[in-house]
Amino acid sequence: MDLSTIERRIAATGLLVRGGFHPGGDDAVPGNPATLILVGDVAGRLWPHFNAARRDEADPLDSWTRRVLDPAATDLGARIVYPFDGPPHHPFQRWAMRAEGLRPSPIGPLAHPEFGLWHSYRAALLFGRRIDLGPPPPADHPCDGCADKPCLGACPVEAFDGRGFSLPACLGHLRAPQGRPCMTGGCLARHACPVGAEHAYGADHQAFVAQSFLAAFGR
Ligand code: B12
Ligand code: SF4
Ligand code: SF4
Repeated sequence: MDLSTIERRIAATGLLVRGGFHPGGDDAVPGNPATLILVGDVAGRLWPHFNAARRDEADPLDSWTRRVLDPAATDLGARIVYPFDGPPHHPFQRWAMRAEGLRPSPIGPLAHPEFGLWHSYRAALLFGRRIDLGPPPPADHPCDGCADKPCLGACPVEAFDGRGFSLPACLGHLRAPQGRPCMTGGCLARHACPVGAEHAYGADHQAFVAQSFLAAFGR
């Protein structure tokens, strides 16, 4: 089975293949597979697929992800792990740095040269066999040429200080009436990034992410 077959099977779910790599001992991939292929989303393209099939259940996006990807992994003869497994969590950002050559933005999420901060990871397929992945991706980091770094100054409660992220400050704002723009339109710091701004998620998707974030971490 080649990479294009895997890409087609994953595309049928509404998600997409986001590169891969051949893990070594220090990549912390369970079971030491020969090939890891990342599955994710860019520009919120998963939204209409998820929205059409969502159910009234806990963690609806994660549950939908399992419903569409578990059978795909079986078809492809792969094991599958998810970013929402755990804790302990699998190191998806480290794997994405290997698979796609991305690096972290100053506010934490990895910055993509085309999609900016509007992308995510939904699973990793683990194959016992070696799959040809083609040439490695270019290591093009948009933050290197971004002198002003507007993402760092856009949060109304300064949840980013350039060294870390203050979850309590962010959650406090989201719970307050002043946090309504973040709750309905999405994180203002992510919006401040000019790279991939045209790929920002739609309004329903932004509100869903904010509500899920508050539900998961805001108790
Ligand atoms: C727990 C978690 C959080 C916690 C973090 C708590 C903490 N202090 O660690 C909180 C609630 C704060 C959080 C917030 C957000 N998160 Co979060 N989170 C996770 C989760 C589930 C686990 C992270 C983890 O602990 N990994 C374990 C470590 C061992 O893995 P790791 O890959 O090595 O990750 C670390 C390194 O990348 C390291 N790191 C940072 N810079 C560098 C640089 C180098 C060179 C290296 C080697 C490592 C490194 O920091 C990472 C996190 O600790 C991941 C999913 C996942 N499984 O990775 C999503 C994930 C990281 N989150 C994500 C997102 C989008 C967010 C939010 C924007 C909210 C949202 N859901 O929209 C905010 C952003 C906050 C911020 N500024 O970082 C995305 C990031 C996608 C991307 N573009 O990179 C992920 C990958 C989920 C996904 N499905 O795509 N998150
Ligand atoms: S605003 Fe600039 S520094 Fe911040 S994430 Fe975007 S490109 Fe990187
Ligand atoms: S969601 Fe709002 S409060 Fe939280 S980090 Fe983003 S801009 Fe700051």
